[in-house]
Amino acid sequence: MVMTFEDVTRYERDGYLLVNKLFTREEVDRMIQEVEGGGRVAGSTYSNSDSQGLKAKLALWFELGADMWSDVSSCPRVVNGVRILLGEDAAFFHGKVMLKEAHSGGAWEWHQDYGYWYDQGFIYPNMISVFISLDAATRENGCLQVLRGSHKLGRLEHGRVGQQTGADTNRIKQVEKMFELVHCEMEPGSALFFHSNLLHCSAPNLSERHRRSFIVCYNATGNPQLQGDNLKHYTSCPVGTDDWLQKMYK
Ligand SMILES: O=C(O)CCC(=O)C(=O)O
Repeated sequence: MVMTFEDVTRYERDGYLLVNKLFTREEVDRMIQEVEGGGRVAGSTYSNSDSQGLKAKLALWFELGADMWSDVSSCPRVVNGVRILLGEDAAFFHGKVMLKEAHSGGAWEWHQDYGYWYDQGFIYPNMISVFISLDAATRENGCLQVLRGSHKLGRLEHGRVGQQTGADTNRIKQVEKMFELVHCEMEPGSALFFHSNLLHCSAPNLSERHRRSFIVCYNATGNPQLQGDNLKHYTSCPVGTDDWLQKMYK
């Protein structure tokens, strides 16, 4: 995938870029098989309650390994897109499968990812998440919602909202009036690249249909992380192959 000048301009203006069908149906089917088959997802699933007490379930990891999730995280379609949007080389930060299941999937409160990551010591907000839809994501099943252009606000204060960390609710009430609310409805295999200061949330999933996604987060290699008195420097994400499905799993 090649990002055009227009894509980069749009990302810088809106704080996100939707790329339709970045992954094929066959690739998505393989990812869903992996979610349902256990493996890394089953071994690392936990949940956070939203403000209504519904469970927002996810499986999270910080290392690339010898598995399919790592092949997807390092495929050039994704990593090169991220590098272009960051304007720098990219390091893998973490991957997570969001299990927003039918009838039960909890909401995510308004937040910026950098609201969390600043507290984890990252010096700059030059970080990106790539949200890959595994199921169709619609208003009914709790698609991601963003405030278009809100990455330009810089980092807001975050605190406890339910069991989650969310952006200051008073400030959200005001800034919601200033930015366009976009429901990011997505087909399976489409990907949303978004800036770590973009305000986003999602509603619970009380529908009949799952809304699962794989989110991979990257850090600019020039963005160290404060750990105690030291700075941790991240190295480049390996770049694998776009042909991962044919090469590895056929
Ligand atoms: O999966 C969702 O609906 C929200 C995920 C999210 O906000 C995040 O990972 O930062």
